[in-house]
This record gives sequence, C-alpha cells and structure tokens, in this order.
Amino acid sequence: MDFESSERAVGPRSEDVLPETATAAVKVVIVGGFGVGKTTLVGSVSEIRPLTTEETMTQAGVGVDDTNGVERKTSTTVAMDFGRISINEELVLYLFGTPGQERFWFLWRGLFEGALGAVVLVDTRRLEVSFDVIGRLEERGVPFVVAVNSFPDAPGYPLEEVRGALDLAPGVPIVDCDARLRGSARDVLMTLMRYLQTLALTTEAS
Ligand SMILES: Nc1nc2c(ncn2[C@@H]2O[C@H](COP(=O)(O)OP(=O)(O)O)[C@@H](O)[C@H]2O)c(=O)[nH]1
Ligand SMILES: [Mg+2]
Repeated sequence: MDFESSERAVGPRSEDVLPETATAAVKVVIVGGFGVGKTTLVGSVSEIRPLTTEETMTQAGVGVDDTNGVERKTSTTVAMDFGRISINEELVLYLFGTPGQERFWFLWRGLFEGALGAVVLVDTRRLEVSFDVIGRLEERGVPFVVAVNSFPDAPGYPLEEVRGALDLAPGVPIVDCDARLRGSARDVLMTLMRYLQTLALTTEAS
C-alpha cells in the first residue's frame, strides 16, 4: 500500500470535515434518565459518525440501572455520546450526551463548562428519573428545553400535563419528539437555539 492510499484509508471522511464557513461553535448537552433515547438522538442528528461508548450491560448494572419499562435495552452508555450538527453555514453544534444514572453523576463535573444549553429528554413512563436531572441543571443555571420522547407503549400525556408534573418554569419550552427521526431530533435542537436566543435578547434588554 502506498502512502497516499493508506492516508486516505485513515483520513477523515468528507462529511467529517468542518466547513470553512463555520464561525460559531456551540456546546449542547443532552441529558436524561436511563434509556430515554440520548444515544439515539445524537446518532440520528449527527453528521459525523457519532462517538459513543455504548457497552453491553453487565452484572454490575443489574439492580443498579433501572430497566423498568426499557426491558429490551441491553446496552448502556457508560461515558458519553458525542456528535456534531451544522445548523447553517456558520453555526455548528457539538452534542454531548451524558448518562442520567446517579452513579455516573461524577461525569457531570466540568461537563457543563462552556455549555450554552441542554436538552432534557424524558420518557413519560418514568418521569421521576428527570426530576433530579432538571434540579441539577437549575442549580447550575444551565438553560434547557424538555423533549418528550415518544415510545409506543408510553401514555401520551398532553405536554402541559408533563410540564406540570415536572414543575417546569413557565418559559421553559417543552416539545414532543421521536429521537429516531433526524428531522424531529433536529427540531428539538432548533427549539433550544430559539430559546437561547430569546434568553439572550431578554438579558440584553434588561
Ligand atoms: N419507539 C421509540 N424507541 C426509541 C426512541 N428513542 C430511543 N428508542 C429506543 O429506546 C432504547 C434506548 O435508547 P438509547 O438511545 O440507548 O437511550 P439512552 O440510554 O438515553 O442513550 C433503544 O432501544 C432505542 O432504540 C423513540 O423515539 N421511539
Ligand atoms: Mg445512551
């Protein structure tokens, strides 16, 4: 194999290369309880091969990770997901998905450094998982939007009911999504970007 072809074999794919027009990069964190679809969401919107540290659940996780309602789930993200999406020619989002299990909370240290905002993914079958996650974002003052991931056997509560159950502040956007669909996952990120813009304008005005 000559040098050139081996170079090509290990080099970046064209879609992995950041366009030269990109001038603004924003860090966004995707959080939520176990099995709410974080890895799925990052995977469906990312234009680079998402980096994921999915691992088959081992005995260590048995009885620790709550698999109620997610019985078919046999893998779990042990560290994090990473992906990238260009919103337009200038703006690029870097997505960091992080596990919601309490035993991984040490990973949260530093994770929100430089993060402009977060998406909290929720599953209506297990809303309680999201309480702590939301509380932690509020403590840190990280703006977030809530995305309700629709699972077929999940009760379809009206969004306003979910908002009430999660005790969200009135301005916090809440939307439905299907994390498996690129368009839907992208809409969630657009909702976050619009919300961040509104917050920035409000701060400027005051
Ligand atoms: N029906 C449905 N299944 C989903 C959706 N999002 C994720 N899943 C499935 O739910 C399981 C957990 O998703 P995963 O992304 O691994 O969750 P994570 O632990 O938050 O990273 C996987 O088997 C996914 O295929 C969704 O929007 N609808
Ligand atoms: Mg995951």
